[in-house]
Amino acid sequence: MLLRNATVATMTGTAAYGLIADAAVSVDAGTVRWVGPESELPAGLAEAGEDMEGRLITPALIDCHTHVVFGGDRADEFEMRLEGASYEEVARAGGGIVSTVSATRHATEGELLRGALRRVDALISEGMAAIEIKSGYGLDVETEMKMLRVAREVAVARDIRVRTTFLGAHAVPREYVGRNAAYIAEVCLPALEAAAEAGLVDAVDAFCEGIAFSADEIEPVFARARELGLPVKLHAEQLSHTGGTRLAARFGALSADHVEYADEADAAALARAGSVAVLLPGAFYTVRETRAPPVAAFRTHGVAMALATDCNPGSSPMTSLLLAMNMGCTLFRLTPEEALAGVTRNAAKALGMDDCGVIAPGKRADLAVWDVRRPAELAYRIGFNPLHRRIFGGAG
Ligand code: DI6
Ligand code: FE
Repeated sequence: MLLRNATVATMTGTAAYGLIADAAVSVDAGTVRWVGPESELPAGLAEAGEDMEGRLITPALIDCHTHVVFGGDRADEFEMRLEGASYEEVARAGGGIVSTVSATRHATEGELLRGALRRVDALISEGMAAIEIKSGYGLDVETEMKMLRVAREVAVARDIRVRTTFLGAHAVPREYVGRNAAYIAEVCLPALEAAAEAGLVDAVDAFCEGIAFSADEIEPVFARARELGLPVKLHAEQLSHTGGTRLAARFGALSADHVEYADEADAAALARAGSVAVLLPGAFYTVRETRAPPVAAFRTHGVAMALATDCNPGSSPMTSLLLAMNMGCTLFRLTPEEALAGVTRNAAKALGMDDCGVIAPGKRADLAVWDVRRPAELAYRIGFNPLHRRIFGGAG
């Protein structure tokens, strides 16, 4: 495959977007073989090729934080919040995550898969080729396993790659209210072991928050992940500052996610650990958060920033990475280049994937071809999808 007459945002190198004008991309056996100005195309590669008519080619998009497998919906909670209840008040009143837990426990694998694919298809229609999918609406061994099996099935049903994340420490289920440590010991750790044993887990996450688990309660989960050889990540400092980022950094986490309440010292800790800050503007918007993540501190300390949908039925019922990019710019003041890096190069880093997220020789040919001229257009529009073509592993 040879794509010519394109503008290519390689997302590597020092130029903005790694942009190459009048460019060509040569793909062989699912891998990028060559990318550069068409005038420099090596002789052996100059077959006919396909005219991209000046369109923009970027790496295919990566959604590095989602909860797309779940039962039911939470439209009722949306109404409660519009009448004045906060996200935390709904959770404390027995709604929130644990209401999705009931629906997910009662759903069959087929029902969960069908629901997940509707959301995944929306993401694919915008050029997504890799997605992270978490468990965390089971909160018992059987349902956590069921969710992870469904997440694996998503990768069979569609041309995408899936990274699964075990999120057993997402909320305290009704049967363990007030007994957080017992839940971790009796359910979360056994579920993690069973799921890892079954090959269903690529990483381990937890929700460190006043309405969920403290850093001390999460520590044994991370310790067990380390024993199992699994990387960790954390929902940290979303609604308040509870020390999650420091815990994540101490365990060399792939990422700390949300991080609205992270401070300068947290940013420094993430930088030292090489962890990515995953920003989730859909959740910020939905819960009407007012404190934005410390983007300036992340820049100063050189923390890579990713953007994701956090697609879930409660705090971020969003299935658009383009919208996440737009919100990242407008709500968090990211540059359009940071937004694009956030759903490509840095999203790959947040998933520990080193074969995608940029366009360079030897990387997977997961590409998105867009009907736009300039990369900033991807973040600029609202509710408009300019995808022309998605290429997955050199096909499409
Ligand atoms: N933070 C989130 O944004 C999701 N989980 C979490 O810990 C929300 C999950 C939900 O409200 O269903
Ligand atoms: Fe989340």
